[in-house]
This record gives sequence, structure tokens and C-alpha cells, in this order.
Amino acid sequence: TAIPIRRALLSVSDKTGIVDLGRTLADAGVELVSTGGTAKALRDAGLSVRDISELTGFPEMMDGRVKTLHPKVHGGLLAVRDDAGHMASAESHAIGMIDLVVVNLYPFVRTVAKGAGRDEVIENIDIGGPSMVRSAAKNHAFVAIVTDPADYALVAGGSTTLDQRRMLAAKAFAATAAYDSAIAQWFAFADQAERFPATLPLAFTRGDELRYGENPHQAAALYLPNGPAARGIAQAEQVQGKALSYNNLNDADAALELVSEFRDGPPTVVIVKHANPCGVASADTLIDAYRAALACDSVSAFGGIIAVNRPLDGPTAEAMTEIFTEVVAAPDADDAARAVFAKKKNLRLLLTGDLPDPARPGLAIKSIAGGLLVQSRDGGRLTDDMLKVVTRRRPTPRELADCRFAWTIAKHVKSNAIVYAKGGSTAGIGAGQMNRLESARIAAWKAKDAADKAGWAEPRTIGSAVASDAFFPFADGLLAAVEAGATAVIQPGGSIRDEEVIAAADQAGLAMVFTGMRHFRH
Ligand code: 93A
Repeated sequence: TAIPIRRALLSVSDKTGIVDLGRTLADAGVELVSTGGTAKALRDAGLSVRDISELTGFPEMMDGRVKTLHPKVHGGLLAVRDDAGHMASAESHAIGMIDLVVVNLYPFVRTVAKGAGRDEVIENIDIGGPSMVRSAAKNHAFVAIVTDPADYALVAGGSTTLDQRRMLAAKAFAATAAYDSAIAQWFAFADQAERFPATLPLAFTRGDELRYGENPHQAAALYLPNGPAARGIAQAEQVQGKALSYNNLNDADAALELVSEFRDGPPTVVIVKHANPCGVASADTLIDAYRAALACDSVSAFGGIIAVNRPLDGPTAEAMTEIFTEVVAAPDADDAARAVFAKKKNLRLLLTGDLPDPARPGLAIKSIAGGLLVQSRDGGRLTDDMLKVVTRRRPTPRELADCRFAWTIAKHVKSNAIVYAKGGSTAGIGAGQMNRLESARIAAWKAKDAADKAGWAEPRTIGSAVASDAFFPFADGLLAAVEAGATAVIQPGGSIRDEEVIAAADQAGLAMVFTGMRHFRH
């Protein structure tokens, strides 16, 4: 059975829809009480509203920090209506009952996100609002609490049922929990820049529920951080296509993270399968980059996930739809590209806006049974001063460019990673093997297979540079690269057998550089 709303307290930071709600409530005979800004909005619309200061007998003070924090408010919210003692206390202190609270809080997350200074952020920590929300929600047996404008219609009639109030209370506590977790995250990570606080104040809110997880018998959903988020694939706008799957998101993330390494580079295309790149290329135009990336491993690219570092144009989009492609992620797409994709109903087009900064700070979190592994994300980037030539022969400028390119890709290939590259495109990629020699062999074998398929005279590993994500523990992996025709090598170095590996490189006439940085990725 519904109980009537006699008095409502409206205190909203976002005033959207509040006048309409106020009017409907007033028409239903509800008395309106409001804080300063909300009261003004209602009054400006011709509604009659009582100021909170009149109800409390105190002015709103201290720049609004103390407006509703008063027993006349909280007594009116928390009193158990069928408890004689509570009602006697209310009576003796002249506390009137409040049956409905409509609140939305100071925009903390938005204030942080717009880059506001510390003082402004602190001022946007709402105290009175959440207090009312919690009081009303606790006493949902008698009081209705609305925190979401989508629920205005529910209470506009002037009465509520217990079921409704219970649902509203659950939403209200979820809202204050999310709000507080965003504040805790800001203190831990943004304000104090403490990377590994004693307690991880991580709270996420469900975004899309996904059809299933990595496999159809697994359930899955995407969660988005309550606090301000660095831009990533989770924030991309899906313009068209089927709903994204768990694997789509995982692969698109890998593709976007890799292509972001080239955000200041020439037009670049990344094709990912099973979270590993199967072809990456830079060229003068996006379409040339796409064709070169595809040529690296056109078999694996079937059903692939593509990311590019330039707004998509029509011809490139056309080329991408020649084979079955699951997802395309781009900073933007012009009308011609959109029209091409529109004909492929299932293809998911994701627009990311400006690519994320590959060197941004942040945490990488992985769940293991019974816990979480947390590390800073791998933002390591190659700079000139890191490179040390260790062989008699120095790399030529062209070899050095290939080394850098291969190294950047290797960082994004699951370990053990071996990447051959030549002329700004990958020639062969070996991923995820349990020993380095096998990755080197697989990469070379794939390059040969690609050459056979394309009818090239020789595999593109001939005259290529090869990158290894970690040091060669023995000379054998390097010798496999020599056999494949590589003339330059880039690797971290640091093995106890470095001398043996360098000697083998010298003997084969290779140029080799050490980076001093490893890029394991699992
Ligand atoms: O500064 S507060 O934490 N102190 C309070 O006592 C208080 N009461 C309501 N902020 C407080 N509010 C918040 O003011 C509400 O949550 C709402 O976001 C905002 C509405 O203020 P106005 O009606 O003046 O625009």
C-alpha cells in the first residue's frame, strides 16, 4: 500500500528536471523544502518553496558547507513513524517529518576530470547530500530517497510503496558508495600519487553486460571505474555493429594500446588476433599501411581486430572490408568510411578520439586465484640514450629504424616475443612460446609462409631487424634469426652469456644494440 508524501526536501546540484518534478509534487499537495540554489530554481519557475534555513532556524553558512546538517533535517528523516518514543522526541523538539528526499551530489568526478585544482576538488566533496541520502535510505520503511533523475516519475504522483522505497534505497546506497570510492581513489592515486596504498580503493560500476566471457559457458560484464578514468578502449564510442564481446574488448584493447605507441608517428595499422599483433605497418598512407600489415599474416588477420592511428577514410575502410574483420578502432572516421562500414552490419566500429598517451602512469591489475597482482603499467619507451651498440658493426640508419619499430611491436607481443621487421612493417611475429628459440623459429617460418602465399621471391626476414622482448639466454635464438636473414638485432642484453651471443652476432656480421630494458608481457 502506498503512503503519501506530505513534505519533500529537494537539494540538487544538477537541476535538470527538478522544476517539473517540483511542480507535479506541488500539484499533488506536497510541501517543498529546498536548499539555496534549488529553492531559487523552483521559485524562479513560480513555485512556492520553503527555505531550508527557515526549517532549521540556521542560515546556510560557511560557504554552503553547512546547509542541511541539522537535527531538524535528520530527525525528520530518521524518525521511526510508528515508534512512540521517536515521535515524542520529534514533537518536543518541533521536528517535522520529511517523506521524500531528492538529491544529487556535488559533481566530484567531473571536477577532477576537468583538471580542477586541489581546493576546488575538496570543495566538491559533498557532505550534507550523502548524509541525507543515507538517513533517508536507512529509513526507507517511511521515507523515499531519489538520487537518479530517471526515478523522478516514480515519486511525482505524491505517494510511494514499500517496494519502491526499498529499490530506491538500494540505489541510493550504491550511489553514495560509488561517490565515496571515487573520493578514496582520488586521495590514493591522484592527490597523494600513492601507487600501492594499504587498501586498494577500487570501485567499478557495471557498464555493458556481455553476452558471455572468453567462452560461452562463462558469464561476463564490463566495469568502468567510479573515479576519473584515463581514456582507453572501455571509453570508446561504438558507432555500429553487433554488441562487443569479451574477446573483442580484450583484443581491441591490445590493438589500441599498441597503435597508441605511434600516435605521433606516420599512418600506422595494427591487426590483432588473440591479443597478439599478427601484422603491424607504418606507411605514407593508411591504406598502404593496412595492406602491408595484412601481408605479414593474412591468414591470421581473418576475423581480426584492427586499430589505426589516423581518422579512417573511405578507401582504407573499403580495403578492410575485403576480408572478414570483427572490430575496427580509430580516432575518428570520415563520412565515406562510415558509409562503407554501414554496409557491413556486424562489423563493430569504435571511435576513440585522440589516442591515449602510451607513457601515461597507471596500474595494471591481473586477478590470480584468491588475490590481485598489481603493478605499474608498462609505460617504458625507447630513448636514444638507452641504445648501446655491442657488435663490431654499427647498425645502418635503416637497420636502426627497423630495430626501433620491431622493438615497439615486441613490447606488445606475449612473451616470449620475437619480431622481425623491415621497412616499417612486421615481417614475422613469434608469440607466446615457452622458449625464445621457438618464437624465433615460428616468426621466421611465418614470414616464409607469407612470402609463399604472396608469391614473393624471398621472405621479408631477409635483410630485416629482429627484436627480442628479453635477452637471448643462449646464442641459438640469435642464430635462428641469422638463418632467417636478419642483419640487425635489438634486445635488452643482460644474460650471463651475453659475450657468447655478441660473438655469434659478430661472426655473422650482424649489428646488435642493447636496450637495457625488458618487456615481458603475459
Ligand atoms: O556542502 S555540503 O556538503 N553541506 C550541506 O549541508 C549540504 N546540504 C546539501 N553540501 C550540501 N548539499 C548539497 O548541495 C546537495 O547534495 C546538492 O548537491 C547541493 C544543492 O545545493 P543548492 O540547492 O544550493 O544548489
